[in-house]
Amino acid sequence: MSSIRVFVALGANLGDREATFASALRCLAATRGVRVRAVSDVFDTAPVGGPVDQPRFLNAVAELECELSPEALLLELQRIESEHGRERGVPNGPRTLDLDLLLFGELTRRTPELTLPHPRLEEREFVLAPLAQLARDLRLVHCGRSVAEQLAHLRRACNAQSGGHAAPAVTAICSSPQAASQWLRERRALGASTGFVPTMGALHDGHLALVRRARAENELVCVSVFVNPLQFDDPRDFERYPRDFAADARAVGGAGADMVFSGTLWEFFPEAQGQRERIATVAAGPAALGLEGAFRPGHFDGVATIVTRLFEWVEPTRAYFGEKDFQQTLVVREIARRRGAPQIVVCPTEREPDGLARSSRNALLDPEARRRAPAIFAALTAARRSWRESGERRAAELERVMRAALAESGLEVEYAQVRDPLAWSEHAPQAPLERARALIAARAGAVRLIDNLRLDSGAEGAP
Ligand code: PH2
Ligand code: MG
Ligand code: MG
Repeated sequence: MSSIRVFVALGANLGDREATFASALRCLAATRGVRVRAVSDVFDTAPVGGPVDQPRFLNAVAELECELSPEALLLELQRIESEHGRERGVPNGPRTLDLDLLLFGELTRRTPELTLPHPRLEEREFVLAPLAQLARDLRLVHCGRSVAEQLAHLRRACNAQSGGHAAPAVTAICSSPQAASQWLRERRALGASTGFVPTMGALHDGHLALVRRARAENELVCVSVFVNPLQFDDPRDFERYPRDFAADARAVGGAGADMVFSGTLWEFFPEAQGQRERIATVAAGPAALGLEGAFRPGHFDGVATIVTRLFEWVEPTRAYFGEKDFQQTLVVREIARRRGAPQIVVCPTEREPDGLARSSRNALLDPEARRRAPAIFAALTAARRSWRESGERRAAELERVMRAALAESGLEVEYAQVRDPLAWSEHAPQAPLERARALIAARAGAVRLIDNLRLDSGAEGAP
């Protein structure tokens, strides 16, 4: 029997979705009469239909070469679904694994068991986006458009309905910077602007605020998740840093990202051929002097090196950073100024109700340390009161106010200092200040926390 070109959709929104996909593909490949020819990227997608509040899906499409009849293949797909814990509950409801037969060559079928092509194929972005990677020019029988045309058509219709930048229904997940760069190049051909949010994962509301801002200001939104070893001066801190890529991909999808990618150090720097010494360090410049730069030797060179490389892979129009890492925003602005791009957008620090700045490291605080941590923001606001209400303009005096506020906190203070944000200096300025930013680093138990606050009254987000 001759073999037929077949497309099968994979969907999952319960359990370890990635592991289930990998295992289901192995089962397909091991099925007699079936060969797996290609698999799309996986996409993190908003649920369509079914119960409200069901979790987001992972979707992909596999291209098969099949010698079975469609009915026999359907039975194999159902067998693989049950082997992965699929239970038939609510229609369109949550499932560990869904394998849908989309297309079986040119064949059409309309029986109670099987409709070919799949009856909802042409309406569903979560099917068309992965299918477009494997068969962009394939003609769809009902609408008469190609897969790629129909995908663009759905996207336009959805944008028109929402009056502009609708959150995409599908978020592509790229496993390397190479894949991400190609994905972006294909979509940017018509001059679409790209908003980029570089992160180290363990995403919280602060990161998601950056993604939402990027969504509002750009046609494409891309997020990177990479715990960059080059910027950790403490190897234990690097090992302890929280990591959950699957949760991060879901979260940025929900906040409106079009694509999220990760990669290994050697994928970011292929020219280094696996040797750390061969990665050319980008020097961070004068903004790296003092404070974080003094307490974390090499940290900002590591930041400058990865941020430069990320900008090279992504070529963003705008890049989004949180104000919580204030000194980092100065370093990054300098990199962008030297390169001539991208535009740097600094977004206000998101805080817990008690003032603690949102940070991935907060997850590592034990209850006692968590109770102490808000003293950092309290000390910053004490300095701001002193600036605004007592007219204090001397860096040394403002520092004394912060130290006094921290004295009883049980935190181990690394620095509590004031700088002129427009004339960064390694040490505290001696002359009375016209503008000021107060910055603190302190340890709560084993966890190092930083925060900062503008003391003069100007627009937040500006230095
Ligand atoms: N499958 C459904 C119902 N809704 N939504 C998304 N995003 N992805 C799916 O695979 C999916 C769905 C029924 O099969
Ligand atoms: Mg389905
Ligand atoms: Mg199904």
